Amino acid sequence: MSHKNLTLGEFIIKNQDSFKYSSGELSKLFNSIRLAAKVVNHEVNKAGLVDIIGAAGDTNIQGEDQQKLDVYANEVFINALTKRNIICGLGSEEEDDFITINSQDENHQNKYIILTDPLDGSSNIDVNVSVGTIFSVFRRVTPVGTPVTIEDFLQKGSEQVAAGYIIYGTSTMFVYTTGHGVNGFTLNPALGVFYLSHPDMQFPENGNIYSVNEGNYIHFPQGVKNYIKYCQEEQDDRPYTSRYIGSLVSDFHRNMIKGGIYIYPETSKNPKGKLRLLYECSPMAFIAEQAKGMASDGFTRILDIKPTELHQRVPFICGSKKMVKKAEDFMKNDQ
Ligand code: AHM
Ligand code: MG
Repeated sequence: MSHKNLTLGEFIIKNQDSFKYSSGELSKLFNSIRLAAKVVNHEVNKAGLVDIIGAAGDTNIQGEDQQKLDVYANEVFINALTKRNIICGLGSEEEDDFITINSQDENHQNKYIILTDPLDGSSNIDVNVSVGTIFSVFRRVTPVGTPVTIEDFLQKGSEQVAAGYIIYGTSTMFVYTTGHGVNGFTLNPALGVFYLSHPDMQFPENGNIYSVNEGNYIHFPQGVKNYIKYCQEEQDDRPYTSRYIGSLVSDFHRNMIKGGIYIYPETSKNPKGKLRLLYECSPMAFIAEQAKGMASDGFTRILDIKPTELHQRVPFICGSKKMVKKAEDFMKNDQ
């Protein structure tokens, strides 16, 4: 059957029965994310026109400047997900602590929690470069009907029920997985409808793009330095091409389509890496694996890491399987 006119809304309904515990709850959750994505998209597209760009004067828990649109996107996603009795808890990169939903309501039977980076790569907003939203969905581990606890959020990535991202780029795309492969939908802005444009997305097994902030080279572990030198060597299909947007969603998206590797290692400034395990690495790792790619901290599969704190950071190497394996070899040889 042709997928040409299949909308995201239709796709969600069509696939509802393939979930083990299907009750329509997850479909409602995706519908809320879809709506929030359109609202944020509208605002991101206006960013150059209205006086919305610039720091809000606040810093988030990691001590980084928060841009106005981060705050806005955070509010939009929180409102879309918490006001409709869909989930029982939410964690956001922009919130110090997790949010408990409807814990007073004894009829509250919702079983999913969501973790999100509502606007990733936000330092790119005021220069008109793509940004993204990342989300991750888990089934709660504590009993339904009780308030969520930190245990519901500190789950290994391998327990994810769904994960996805929205890329606000030259076109806006919604890419997600429920553990049955990865599908991408492109927004028709005139109609406000996402259409299935990239069915069954897969990383090429090998690639020739490496994405890393080489300005930090001097601070990288020796294994990463050696791998970068390997990428630059003149041999076989190398040197590879260097492409780094500084917007994880965009770098990942390009590498998934063209074949490549993304690396954010530990540095002396960020000894545990910069990216957050729960809001960024774990969902991207789930998508990567579902797209036949790989994600690692250099030594361990990202999805096998048991988080110990909500805002935990982790080194991140992700992309085409052969490239990530090669980078891991370099890391292990230099341990
Ligand atoms: P953010 O969540 O504050 O936007 O930071 C995450 C972003 C990623 O999207 C991107 O890959 C990385 O930080 C870029 O960091 P750097 O500027 O250090 O290279
Ligand atoms: Mg981020």
